[in-house]
Amino acid sequence: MGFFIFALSRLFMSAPPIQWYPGHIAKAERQLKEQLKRVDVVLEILDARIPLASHHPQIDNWIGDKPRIIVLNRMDMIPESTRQDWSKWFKLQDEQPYFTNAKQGKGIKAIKSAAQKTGVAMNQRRRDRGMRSRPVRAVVIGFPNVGKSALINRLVGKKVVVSERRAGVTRQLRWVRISDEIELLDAPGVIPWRLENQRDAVKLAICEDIGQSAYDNQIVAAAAVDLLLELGFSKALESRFQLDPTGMTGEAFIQLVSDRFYKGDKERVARQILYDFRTGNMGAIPLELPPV
Ligand SMILES: Nc1nc2c(ncn2[C@@H]2O[C@H](COP(=O)(O)OP(=O)(O)OP(=O)(O)O)[C@@H](O)[C@H]2O)c(=O)[nH]1
Ligand SMILES: [Mg+2]
Repeated sequence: MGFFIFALSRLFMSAPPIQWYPGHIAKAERQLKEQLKRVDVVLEILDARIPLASHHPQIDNWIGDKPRIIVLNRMDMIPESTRQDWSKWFKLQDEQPYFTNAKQGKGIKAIKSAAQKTGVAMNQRRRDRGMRSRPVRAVVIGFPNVGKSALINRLVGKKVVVSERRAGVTRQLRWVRISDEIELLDAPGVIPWRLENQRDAVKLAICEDIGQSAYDNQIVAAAAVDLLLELGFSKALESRFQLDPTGMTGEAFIQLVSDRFYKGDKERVARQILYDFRTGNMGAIPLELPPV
């Protein structure tokens, strides 16, 4: 742990802080807050690899007392045991987490019925006041690239919105009819205008939940190696690069791999590490475990 803090503090002394707040996100945030008035239930989409770092600190404030469904997407990217640990942890916080794999369409039915359930209660209140029933209006909120649009496509059962491996794909808010009972608003990813916690910012960069212009690949890949070592995933790196990273800093590991196999090209090694982590080539690896 001491080693890790040393490595990270070196990182932050030498590197400019990671900040990413493009214009389209500022605009989306304003529109989202406006639309939230019309919404009955919020689906908060978290990245299962980093459920804490991918929680937007202002969401609670924005949604007030509207019902919220917490979705940990990318469940295929963490081990089953970690999923269970998170499940227990969320339940201890009095929350019911839903796990999904929006890429392959797993866990989708449970989300649909949870959203529908909030609609039943909402329509009962409407009828009590002499109003007609209407579809429940839901919104997906979350950081960029966590899989909001992919989840909507799965809920509809066909490709209705664009979903791609890159942060900042959805630029505009768009209502989509899921069924006679549910309407869902696809929204661009939102992110705090300042990333106060740089340890979290690094995790967001590793998971590609912020745009590439915000960080330096070599610095983030080195931090990724440090983090994997801290969390006990040195074997994943070793089997991928045929070199044991134990006891090394991420920076030194990148240097070693590049000297051995990449003709000294550290940028290529950095990109390869990030690519392998992001595409699951290193296996299912979480970057956060539930706090004890
Ligand atoms: N492995 C895996 N990949 C996923 C999952 N969900 C989404 N993806 C992939 O992640 C990438 C981003 O998905 P999007 O649906 O565009 O994410 P988004 O949250 O809408 O992103 P923005 O519109 O940029 O905010 C796509 O390449 C998806 O195929 C998942 O559960 N598992
Ligand atoms: Mg999107």
